[in-house]
Amino acid sequence: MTDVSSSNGSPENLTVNHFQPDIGPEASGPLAGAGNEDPRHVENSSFSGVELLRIDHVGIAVPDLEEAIRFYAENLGLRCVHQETNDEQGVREAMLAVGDGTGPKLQLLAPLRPDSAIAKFLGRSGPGLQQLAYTVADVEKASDALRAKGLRLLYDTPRRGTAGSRINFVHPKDAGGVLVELVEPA
Ligand code: CMX
Repeated sequence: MTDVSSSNGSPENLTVNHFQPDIGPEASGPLAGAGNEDPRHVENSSFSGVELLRIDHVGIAVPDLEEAIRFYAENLGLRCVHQETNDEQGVREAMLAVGDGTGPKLQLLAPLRPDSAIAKFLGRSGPGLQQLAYTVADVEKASDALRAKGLRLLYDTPRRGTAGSRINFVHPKDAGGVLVELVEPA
């Protein structure tokens, strides 16, 4: 884990520059110029309004839900604690608990339809990490705060996510290549 609170010229401080080669010197947007900032100047106050509480889950796209549940149970000992179909999102999904189950979950996402986001992802990238989800207390407030920073949210208003939660997403192109989900639990 990189500590960006120190700025002593040690190699770990270069982490902040990892976005730069892909962005280019002429780029604009939320990640542009990130490497020019002294990490000590990235203050929590600049994130007021977004208020991420914790990592909620990591989403993995899989072609076959049952096979993936079996794989994670047999090889990593993960327990399936929830399954559902979300027709609007075009997925069949399972939530897997890690260890005592109190931390972030692993979400397995299998496509319901060929035109779904997960089917497109599998077609383009194959199975693998598809999203990183954060828990928020108020998804509208967090979305508004991110919009105010110039990031594109996928939905104008929150949609239904796992177990009746309310969700929205930041487009991966505005979040360093990561599809970021905001989850307000039911
Ligand atoms: N992670 C990182 N990059 C991604 C991505 C992902 N999950 N999905 C697409 N991209 C990239 C593509 O690689 C592509 O990059 P290049 O242009 O460099 O090739 C670019 O984004 C494509 O952007 P787009 O034309 O807007 O893309 P898509 O039609 O593929 O849609 C997205 C992408 C994120 C808008 C779509 O997947 C979406 O709406 N996701 C949100 C809904 C969702 O994921 N539902 C399933 C999960 C439900 C749940 O969690 O409950």
